Amino acid sequence: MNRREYLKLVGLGAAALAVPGCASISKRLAGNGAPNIVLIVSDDQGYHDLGCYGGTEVKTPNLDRLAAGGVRLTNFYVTWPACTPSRGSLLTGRYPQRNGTYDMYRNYLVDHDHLYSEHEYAVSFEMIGGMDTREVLIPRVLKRAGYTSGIFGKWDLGQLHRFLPLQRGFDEFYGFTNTGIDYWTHERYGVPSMRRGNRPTTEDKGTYATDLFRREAIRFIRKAKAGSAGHDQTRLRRGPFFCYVPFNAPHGASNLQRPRPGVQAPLEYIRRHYGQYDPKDASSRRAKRIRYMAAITYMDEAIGQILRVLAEHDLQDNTIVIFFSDNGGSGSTADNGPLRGGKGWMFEGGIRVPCIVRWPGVIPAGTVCDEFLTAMEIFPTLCGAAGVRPPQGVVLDGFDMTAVLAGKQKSSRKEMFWQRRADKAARVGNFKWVESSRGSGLFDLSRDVGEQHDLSKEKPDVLSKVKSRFAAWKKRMADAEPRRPFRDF
Ligand SMILES: [Ca+2]
Repeated sequence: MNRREYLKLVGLGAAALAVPGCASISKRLAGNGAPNIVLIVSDDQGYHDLGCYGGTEVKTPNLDRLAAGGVRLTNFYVTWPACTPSRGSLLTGRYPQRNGTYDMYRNYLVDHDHLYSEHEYAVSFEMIGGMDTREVLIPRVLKRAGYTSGIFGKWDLGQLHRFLPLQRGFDEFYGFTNTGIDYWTHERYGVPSMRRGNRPTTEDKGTYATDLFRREAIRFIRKAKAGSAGHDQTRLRRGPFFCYVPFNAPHGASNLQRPRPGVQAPLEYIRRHYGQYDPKDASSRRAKRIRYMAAITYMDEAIGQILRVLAEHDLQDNTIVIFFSDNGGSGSTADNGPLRGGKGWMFEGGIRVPCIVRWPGVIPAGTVCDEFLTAMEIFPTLCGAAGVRPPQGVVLDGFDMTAVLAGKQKSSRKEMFWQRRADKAARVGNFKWVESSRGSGLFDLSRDVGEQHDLSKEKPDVLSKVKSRFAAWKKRMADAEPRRPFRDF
């Protein structure tokens, strides 16, 4: 592909840098005032596991402050009830079934105590699967508006060289490429998994992962502010930055030993924030819950430090901060109340997640948005903020939600669909249909957010309509240009 074809593909020929008819965007570009972006994603945090979402037990003062400075979303969905496809949709702005990443890049045999040999592991699916390289990711589009992009944390979209962040538009990467690690050894099933750029590194083995992602994000922000960002240490012109911080917290650690360690947090930290804790009792339900909450609070502090650096460098007023959880909280450790189910489920607890957006001057502080929105809205929203057209020829499944977050418009989203293997769900208006191994039914979310009262017998017409919308979506996905790895082309 030559440069012209590339520009055409991403819809960013020279003309795109001045979007006609949009004065504010042109002005921003003229003044090089496009906002910085800090996109923070937590891993498996429950809908109720933040103070500002009603959690009384967990301590999240910094996220609560973030919400007080912006908008808190109550009807915000991710596209899949587990990690990989949710993150793929975030970065492509497309349904998993459209971008090709509609399942995990993960080896499931370890769940059945299968021990991979080194050579077997090297060619196993989680080592060789990855997001189709024809997909255009957010940092590639932002680059055309002069952004420098960094990712510090969990990548989860493929581990071969061509799938890694630096080949997908990011300028810097420090983190792990697979879907879960031990918080201290940074190993997945005993295999070292941290990288700096494209290269494996064990330089920080032994340091709690949350500290590392915080450290690297802050270093990146300071360097970008100083105008010297870039993984090769070359000086770039001072432009806006996109800092993507997908923490691994509070996801369970990926270790082979039994019992599995679950969520990990420093012992002293656990005791300081959550009282008495006996490591000998580590596998009890309460102990797991305490470690999970401590990992969230630890991450919350790291987020607080990142936000403080923005303020110290006078970046706060021109930086969009977005925070959300990649899927619902897991098992009995998380609290997804009042929603039904959790991670892996098609009920709201698996897919409706906490989300906070702060954008001073655009989004009024301390507001709550009950509008129907999804993570697929983030890609076009960031394109709008940066003043670039979304990539031409690429079908996006969301829209720019800025005016909705600002309280000036209703959401234009009327429906949303999910499929995880044989499990299906659809939301059309306020009606939600689920057909899954964990249960099925039709629910009116406006009266029954906990999905307790199955209306499928009472409202067969509604059920039929929602199912037909699901079928229409399935057809659209089947008609889309096929994407690897689960669907060949
Ligand atoms: Ca997750």
